[in-house]
This record gives sequence, structure tokens and C-alpha cells, in this order.
Amino acid sequence: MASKVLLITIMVAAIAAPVFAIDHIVGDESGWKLGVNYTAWAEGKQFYLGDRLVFKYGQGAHNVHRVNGTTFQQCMVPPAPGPLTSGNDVIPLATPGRKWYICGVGNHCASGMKLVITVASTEAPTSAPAPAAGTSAGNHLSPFESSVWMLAALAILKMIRA
Ligand SMILES: *[C@@H]1O[C@H](CO)[C@@H](O)[C@H](O)[C@H]1NC(C)=O
Ligand SMILES: *[C@@H]1O[C@H](CO)[C@@H](O)[C@H](O)[C@H]1NC(C)=O
Ligand SMILES: [Cu+2]
Repeated sequence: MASKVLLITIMVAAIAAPVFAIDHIVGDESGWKLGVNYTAWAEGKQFYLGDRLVFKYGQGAHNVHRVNGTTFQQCMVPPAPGPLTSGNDVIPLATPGRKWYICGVGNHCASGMKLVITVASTEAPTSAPAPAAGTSAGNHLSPFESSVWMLAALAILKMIRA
């Protein structure tokens, strides 16, 4: 009995674990464009392994280059690889440490279209902290994911009572 409950708990945890990864929409409602302070946007946010950055912009108006600290400072567009250009660029945060992104169009980078973040060396904690008031942090649970959790909890309760 006890081992059955344990097994189910482990299974549920394994299935549900990825839901804590967050998609960070860069710039929130503003997206990736001129006139947004991305230093301010990143301030106070936690970026965990397994989270994703999503750059949203009008295709052709901007792009996203992944650069290093030096080229970030200088707003230098690297010769290779080419930029992301889809207008809905999703970048998984797969390794810890500092990550730098710039827009390579015109002088947009020098005008502020540059973002530096630090990715934590762990995945998001399972009890994610509530988003700070007044900020639009990424959604941790979609309605679907929440209902998966509810069903899992009910299943465990049933097992325990059986
Ligand atoms: C952007 O925000 C940061 C942090 O809030 C601030 O230090 C910086 O001066 C701002 N930059 C501009 C150009 O307003
Ligand atoms: C940063 O990127 C540039 C352009 O790709 C490259 O020439 C330079 O060696 C890199 N610097 C470091 C510290 O990796
Ligand atoms: Cu741009």
C-alpha cells in the first residue's frame, strides 16, 4: 500500500516537474522593440535552467543575435552564426551563467535593444515563489497543467483511502 502511494507520487512528480519551467516573454507586453529598458525588465527576475526566453517582434523589424560579453558591450554583430529572425524566437536556457542578446538591425543595440541575463545553475524550485506585485512574471501553471495537478492529487487521495 505505502509503496504504491510512493510509486504514484514519484510518477506524478516526474510527469509534472517540467510545468515549473517558465516562458519569459522578453519585454512582457512590449515585446522586443526600441524604447524598452531590458535591464529594468530583467531586474529581479529569476531565470532557471529549463526556462525559455521568447523574443516577440514584427518580423523584419528586429532580430536576435546571441553574443558574448565583449560583443554585447560593443554592440558588435558577430559574423556567425546568423541572427534569429522569426519574430517569435524561443530560446531554451540550457546552460547556467550569463547570456547576452542584442538586436542587429541598424543601431538598435546602441539604442537599448540589448539584454543580459544570468541563468541559475538549477531548475526552478518546485514551490515557485509568487510573482512580485505589479510585475507580470511568466505564468507557472496553465489551466491544463493545473488540472493535471488536481487530478494527480485526487488520485493519490483515493489510493491512500482505498
Ligand atoms: C534602465 O534601467 C536600469 C535599471 O533600472 C537603470 O539603471 C538604467 O539607467 C536604465 N537605462 C535607461 C537608458 O534608462
Ligand atoms: C566574442 O565573439 C566575437 C565574435 O564572434 C569573437 O570574435 C570573440 O573572440 C568572442 N570573445 C570571447 C571572449 O569569447
Ligand atoms: Cu531592433
